[in-house]
Amino acid sequence: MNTVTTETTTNKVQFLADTLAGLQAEPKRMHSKYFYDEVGDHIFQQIMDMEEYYLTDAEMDILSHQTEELANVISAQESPFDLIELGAGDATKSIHLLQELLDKKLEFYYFPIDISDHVISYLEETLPEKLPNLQMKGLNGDYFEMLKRATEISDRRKVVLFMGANIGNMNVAEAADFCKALKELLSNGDILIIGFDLKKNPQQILSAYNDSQGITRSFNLNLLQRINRELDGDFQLENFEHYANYDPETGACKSYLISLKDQHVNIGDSQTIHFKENEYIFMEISQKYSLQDIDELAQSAGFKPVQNFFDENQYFVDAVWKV
Ligand code: AVJ
Repeated sequence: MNTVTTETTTNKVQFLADTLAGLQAEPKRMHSKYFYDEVGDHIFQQIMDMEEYYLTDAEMDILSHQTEELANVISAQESPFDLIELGAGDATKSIHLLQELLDKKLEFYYFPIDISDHVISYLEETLPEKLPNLQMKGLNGDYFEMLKRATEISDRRKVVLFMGANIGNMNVAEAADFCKALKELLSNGDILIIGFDLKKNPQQILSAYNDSQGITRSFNLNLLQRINRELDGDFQLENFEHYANYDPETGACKSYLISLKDQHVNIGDSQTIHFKENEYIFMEISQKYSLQDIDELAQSAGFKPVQNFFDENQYFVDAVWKV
């Protein structure tokens, strides 16, 4: 099976269009999916390794200690299935589940989907070495487009993994639309395993997005640098400052880049963007949920909550929903 790779040129046209639309909008904003170029993937790896970013360890705790229970939920129906992972990343967490499913001699295809072509080629190279019996096909592109592609390749029942709190990059209304649209693509009996970061001590959440070493700051600034690299921009990074905040009432953790002075930034030969002093660019939301918020989201999208898997600190939940 070969990797499906969307053309780099179309990606660039889309990146330019989205960047200009975002910077010409009021207020200015970026789309978080553009964080993940090769440099961004690398910085995100450092984020996952840092002390303050508790999310990765928490979900790893679930995947490594409750693997059998998770596999049992999936294999309660005996038929072969497609395991589709949205935003697979380096798959260091899902690999535990994959290993367990293979050990149980279950019949399945693994379709990791990721927006980063770098990530998909990495998975295509490394997973077959680590898991020789795994049948897989990497899909590089947007979630829904690639999910449709997977349903064209195989018509087995679907088990969708959407872990890592990736849903947090949508606000609550967007998440509801997303879950509804996802449900429409699935059939009776299909399973969704979806990871949420839970509402908790506000200071702990804020520190995860405002770390002492400034790694999250570089993660955000890298997107401006990516515009410089790929779209011939001339952002001066020292003129922008990282600002993160968390609102315990709504559960929204948001990050911004603040323009430190009145300035103009060129993108390519013909586009100039004006920044007022203290004007912000909204970079990313990392939405946090309560258990009640999660059940409401499931109900509103037409999923039935089946089981919640928690880490030992109850920081994080991988929820199992059924169509
Ligand atoms: C990949 C969306 C889960 O929001 O926690 C981490 C991305 N951004 N630090 C998150 C991120 C800054 C991350 N997700």
